[in-house]
Amino acid sequence: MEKTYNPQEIEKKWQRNWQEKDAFKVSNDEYPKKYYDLVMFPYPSGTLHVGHVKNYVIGDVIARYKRMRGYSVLHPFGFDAFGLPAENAAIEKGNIHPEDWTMQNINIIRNQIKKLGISYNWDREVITCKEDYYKWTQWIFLQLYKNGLAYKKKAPVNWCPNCKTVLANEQVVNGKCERCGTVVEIKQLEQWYFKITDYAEKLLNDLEKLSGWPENVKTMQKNWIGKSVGAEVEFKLDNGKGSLRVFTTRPDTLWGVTFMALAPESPLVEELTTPEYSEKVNRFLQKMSLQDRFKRTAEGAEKEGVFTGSYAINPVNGEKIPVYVANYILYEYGTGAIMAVPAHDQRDFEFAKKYELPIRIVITPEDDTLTEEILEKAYVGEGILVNSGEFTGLNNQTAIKKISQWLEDKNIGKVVTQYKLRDWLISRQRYWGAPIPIVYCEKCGVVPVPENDLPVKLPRDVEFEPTGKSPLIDHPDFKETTCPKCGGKAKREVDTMDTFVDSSWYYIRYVNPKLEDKPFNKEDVDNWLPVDQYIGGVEHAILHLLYSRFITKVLKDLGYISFDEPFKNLFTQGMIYRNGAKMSKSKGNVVSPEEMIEKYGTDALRTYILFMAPPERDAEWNDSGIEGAYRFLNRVWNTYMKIQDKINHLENKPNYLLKNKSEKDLRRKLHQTIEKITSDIEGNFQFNTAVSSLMELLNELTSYLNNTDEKDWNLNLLKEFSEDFVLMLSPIAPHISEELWKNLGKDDFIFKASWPKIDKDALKAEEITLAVQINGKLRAQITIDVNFNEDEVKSYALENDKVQKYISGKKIQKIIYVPRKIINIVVK
Ligand code: ANZ
Ligand code: ZN
Repeated sequence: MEKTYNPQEIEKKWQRNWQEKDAFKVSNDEYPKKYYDLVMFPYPSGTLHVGHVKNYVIGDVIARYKRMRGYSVLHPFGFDAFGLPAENAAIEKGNIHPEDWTMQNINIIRNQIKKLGISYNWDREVITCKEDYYKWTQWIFLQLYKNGLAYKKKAPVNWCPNCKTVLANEQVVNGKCERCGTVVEIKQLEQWYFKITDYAEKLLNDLEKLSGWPENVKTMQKNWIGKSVGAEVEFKLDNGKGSLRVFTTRPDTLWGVTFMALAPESPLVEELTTPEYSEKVNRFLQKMSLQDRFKRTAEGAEKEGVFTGSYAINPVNGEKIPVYVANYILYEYGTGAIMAVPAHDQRDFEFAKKYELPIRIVITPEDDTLTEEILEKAYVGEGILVNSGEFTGLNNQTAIKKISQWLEDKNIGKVVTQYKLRDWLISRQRYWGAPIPIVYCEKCGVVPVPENDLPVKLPRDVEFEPTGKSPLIDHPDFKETTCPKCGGKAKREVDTMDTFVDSSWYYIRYVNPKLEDKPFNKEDVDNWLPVDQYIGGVEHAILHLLYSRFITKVLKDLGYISFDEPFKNLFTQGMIYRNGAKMSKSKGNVVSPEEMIEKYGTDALRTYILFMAPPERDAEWNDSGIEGAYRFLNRVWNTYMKIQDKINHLENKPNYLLKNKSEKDLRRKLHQTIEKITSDIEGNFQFNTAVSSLMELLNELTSYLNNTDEKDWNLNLLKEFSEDFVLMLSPIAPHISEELWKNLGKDDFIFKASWPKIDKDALKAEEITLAVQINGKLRAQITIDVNFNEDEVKSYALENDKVQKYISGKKIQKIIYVPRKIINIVVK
């Protein structure tokens, strides 16, 4: 009687078994060999589709593989549960609380993940919106605050005067509120910042330590930090009232400055604008305030500006140059003002052309002379200085160094380093986030909430206004409080923290998720971290990873932990597409894992996801692909049904006799495959080729069984084979593997067994010796692999030195190969 493969039944059974026995639990006390395998935790915004599932499956293969390699594996899971979508759902639906919405989604996703058979340490689950977690997020805020790394300053925000709320940049469409269409204003609000810029240099330099990170991610981080070395140069105003400082990376172009420009947000604009220009300037500023700052300063954007009426003096040659306000100058970079060199900077060139400002060449390519008349775009290449006083004739790289030194000597400038990286704005004028643990006292000013009073609880009884205004702003019980210092009247901070703060340290909390009096235990954390393998989407290449690195470095510097980089290795998985588009609910092209599981089982889904493509690559979903995976597992099942009863009573024998070539070939293929799959996994997680190697290996077994009389089957070999095969299959398709393992008479879970060992002797191909005749005379003996085909044998023979001696310069007329015996070469 043959039992057929019934994945749904097997999968439920093993998921129950794993859960009942707490199979994947790992304790903090035993880590002879630790491995921390982490996937980026999800934001619980709805149900998962198969595209989301991919990184969990990748993480699970690694966890299961590492366990079989003898590691204690920390493989936790949780939810990044604060954030705007929950609040929007509450505002739109009106009758659901963000917490309920979030917890409902978490339950759905948790069940989905459980059906995938992912081997998580569920007892370590972390949910960032729970008090026992955000209490410690607030604690982290306080540590930064106490050490001068959290501060408050005024910053421009988008403000809708109708909704009376702050808007994110994405909520401003063409200068108008996305919700109500009112023209958005820029308002200066007090906001909290983390001083990540103090760590810019470390964050940049330590990228070098991260040899286990993809190069593209490191490059993105490097560009984001954006270090540039240049000079700050002072230009005195021609009216004698003060000066303008600019940042330039090109002091070699100082003689080519023909105008200067200020960012519209710069307070200097008001100071420098003369009465006759004030109307024009104000109109321009008004226009700028309605524009998106990112679009306005983007590379191809149209250059615009107005003259302020003021002039500055170029310190190198005393020339009088006009000062403009221009849309392409960023207030937050450098000094918010530039010296413009239209001949050698494309943005300045476009501006000068538009407003008919002079263009002066000060650098020319060697053997070439540019003229202002023929210049069609800025010349940004290297070259020789011209019209540059005593520096004329120098190569411009040399000139940069010499002029910088000269500026310092003359006290008109100094060498400075600038970073693009800005301090991290963590204030959100929102409800669904961790409250910032600060109160404002009428007498004492800004007072941090004492650690013992944490958490500052987010009140549940709130009402949402359709305008989207945070309900904390006017929540009396929350807002009105007493000062922890003097006991007097005080008001709470009503802003909550950016959710990136929550996710910047969750990987540490997993180590001690239930600890009540501390966020974590140093010894445990130092033992488990850094994370050995982090897996997630490349969309987090910048912010999340940078913030996590920053918080890790701060905790290290404050003595709370002993490592300074959180993630040793990073893997960014590719996305799943369908009908040519990224899978997403809005495109209506999602495939639900449940539907696939009902039809083919989780193991088939997992196998297919891994088989589709190299895991770092994007791949197109294909229904026939999962059918193929399902058929493969069926073949595995049926093959085991044929042999398991014959072998499960046998002892494993270390050395048994291989009677003939087909037995030897099969065993060789088995061990070659072990070697191949081991290196596929250890290398760069090439699970797709691991799956195809298993498919090939199964084919070898099938042909052995078909071509050999049942009575002649080598049962010792079949025993070794079927154990090793299912062990290798188990990280990929764990449920069927558990079942087959049990059928082979094993008592314990399969992931507790060891990964198969490679027998180096079995890898050796069998060799034979052939005679080589040339024109009928024996000239050489060659030793070849028995598995060589005719072409391989022939070319191997022709390459032989001795053979070469007799055939070089001659024409080969014929080669006759008598398999396993002789090769005849006829030459003329
Ligand atoms: C004169 C000059 C001449 C410049 C030239 C470039 C080429 P990175 O490399 O990105 O640091 N700049 C400075 N502050 C700016 C601001 N707030 N907004 C917009 N642009 C600003 O770029 C530094 C260069 O960007 C600086 O060097 C300055 O223009 C401009 F042939 O100064 B340069
Ligand atoms: Zn007080």
